[in-house]
Amino acid sequence: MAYFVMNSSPFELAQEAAAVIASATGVANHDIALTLGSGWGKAGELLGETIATLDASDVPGFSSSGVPGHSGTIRSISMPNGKAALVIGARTHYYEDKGVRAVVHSVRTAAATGAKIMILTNGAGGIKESWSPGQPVLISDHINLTANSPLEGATFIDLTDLYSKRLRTLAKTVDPSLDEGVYVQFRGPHYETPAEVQMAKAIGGHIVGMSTALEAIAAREAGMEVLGLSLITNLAAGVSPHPLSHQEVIDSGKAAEPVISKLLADIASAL
Ligand code: 8IG
Repeated sequence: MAYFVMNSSPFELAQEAAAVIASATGVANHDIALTLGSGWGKAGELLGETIATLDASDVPGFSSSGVPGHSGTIRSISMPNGKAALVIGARTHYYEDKGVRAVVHSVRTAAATGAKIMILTNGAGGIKESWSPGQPVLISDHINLTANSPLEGATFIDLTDLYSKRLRTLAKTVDPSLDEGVYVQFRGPHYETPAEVQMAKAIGGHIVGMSTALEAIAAREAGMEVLGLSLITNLAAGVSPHPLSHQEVIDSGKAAEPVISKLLADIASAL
């Protein structure tokens, strides 16, 4: 498998994954794809009728997640509006050191299944003082601090309006209280120091996380329209007086899950 991955283009591998998804689900094309991060997992069942659930490790190029709180499935869901949604519950994080191709494979696969809209969700730390844990926010733009890119060679892609204004406006029609902010992707897996959070704030960031930016770039390269949503599971280091823990992240994600999952399902149905 590793030999094959090394020797085929990432787009060929995504085509192969999409072919396996099409034959295993019986759904030839998907319209919309969603990656469910920490706290967003319950959105799948609220979106519509599950047609098929695949173990991600049975799909070419995917490996099962080792992070507690992350599932490893890929689902095809038939939405009440007649659209087919591909729900990806198997994210490879940059900090896993499997390479950027592995990080964005799910997004490229989503594009290869026909999806024109990519909804990327995550759990993240909040910098804005007005935000509280459990609050969902829209991503308006990002700052990529990984010093890496999913694009290979001289592939110059415009990222103006990467996080679609049109989709953000539609999301706000579903929930007018949704605030938005600039997502800063750090490598992780450690959380930031308070000084790093202050740096992120000084350069224009509002949300700190370990995913999404690289995926959004690959989605844009693939021609998809991107909607990004962060669940603020914790205040970023130093913004809150107490230290962060992965357990806190999972707990606040669980508490917010029913509300934000319903919100996400409603937003996806409105797109
Ligand atoms: I959930 O505070 C979650 N993911 N970088 N910082 C970073 N990633 C996160 C955080 C956070 N919370």
